[in-house]
Amino acid sequence: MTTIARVEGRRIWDSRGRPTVEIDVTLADGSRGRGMAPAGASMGSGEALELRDGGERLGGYDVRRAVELANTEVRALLVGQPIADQAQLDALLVAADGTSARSRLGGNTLIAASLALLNARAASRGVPLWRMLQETENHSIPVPEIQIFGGGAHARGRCDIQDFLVVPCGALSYAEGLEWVAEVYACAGRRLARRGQLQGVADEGGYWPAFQHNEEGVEELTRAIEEAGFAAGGQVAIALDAAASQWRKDGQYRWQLESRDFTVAQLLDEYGRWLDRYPIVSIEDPLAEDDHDGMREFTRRFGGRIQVVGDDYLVTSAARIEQAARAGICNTVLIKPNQAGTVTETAAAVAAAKRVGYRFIVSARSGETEDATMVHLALGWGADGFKVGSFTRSERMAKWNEMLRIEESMGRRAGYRGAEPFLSRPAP
Ligand code: 2PG
Ligand code: MG
Repeated sequence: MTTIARVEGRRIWDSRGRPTVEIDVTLADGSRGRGMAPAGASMGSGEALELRDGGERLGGYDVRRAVELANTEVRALLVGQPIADQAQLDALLVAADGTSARSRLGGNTLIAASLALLNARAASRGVPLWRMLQETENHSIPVPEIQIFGGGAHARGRCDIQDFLVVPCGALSYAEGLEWVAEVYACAGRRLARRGQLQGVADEGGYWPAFQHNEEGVEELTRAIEEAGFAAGGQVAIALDAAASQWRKDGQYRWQLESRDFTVAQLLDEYGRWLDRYPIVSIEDPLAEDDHDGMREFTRRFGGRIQVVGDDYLVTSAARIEQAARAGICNTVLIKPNQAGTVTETAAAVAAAKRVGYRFIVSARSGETEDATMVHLALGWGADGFKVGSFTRSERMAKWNEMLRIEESMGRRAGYRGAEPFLSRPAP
């Protein structure tokens, strides 16, 4: 069994031009693995904390302290350890941090180290990471959820709903699904340009949402799918991330864009109206992260029709997933490794989702890097979907393209989950 020979941390820059942590692990057999920490903008309050320097420089986002810790404490902890057991190595990191919020070493330091160790182990074994992670052989590619319009915290609050996404559920392969999405993305841009509403892109590469009201986003998306030549719903369906914690203030839900306030009952009625009018198959964080009653009622009313996804609500926590399942809340989990802090804790959340019969979607963050490890996690763990942002900008395309290469490498054995996740919905 080979051991860890070197650990090198450095500061790199993410897709928003902010500093982030990168860690390289080199093993005694010469194999190398790299981990990069992504960063969210609409973060759940239960996420592992990022260690940032604060102060005036770089908006307080610098990570010099985190990099220093990687090159001192984390290095001292890991060098000389056998690489065989990810859970054991992650446990060492978690114990060294010693806080429940991961605030001492930082969730960003921990996830970069943990991903680097994972990638180094796969390199040492000489197998693609996705294959190393599989418990049983599975060649089914998760369905991509691809953002077309980006709002909320990723567009300075220009509209309230955060992500307007498409799901190419009727395609026969992942490659075909991506081609369909390319047509829809281009078509949505042409439609905006025709009306003088094309104003660049938001943080994840989706078009800037120059809409008059939130419903215009879903309406436009439906039209773009149709104008691109696809059956809205049957071939290309719609998913939303409402990220509702971002627009609840003092216990009140408010859509700033149209100066509209909602009680929970009114908001549920509005969602119900949208579900009747548009081919929506999935809504993430429809209510705020602490609105348990609202989330339960939403799941009761709509969980038999659509994916009810918990992101801020579940924060990739095995304990929260089990609690939600007991309370009948959500039926799908968004999985973000940096919310959990380490690969092992993320894997525990995936195991919890499988245990309670919830589907799961592996997701990138709004602040990303060129790293495509999350694609391997999604496929290796058997995710139903994966969510990476839009169909533009290379920190996003690096991930979509990585899955294309993997699909090609599988040859005729490759399957595609397509409509399957939406057709096999468990009862809420
Ligand atoms: C989300 C993610 C990705 P962020 O809310 O699902 O879209 O955003 O990384 O800002 O939390
Ligand atoms: Mg979300």
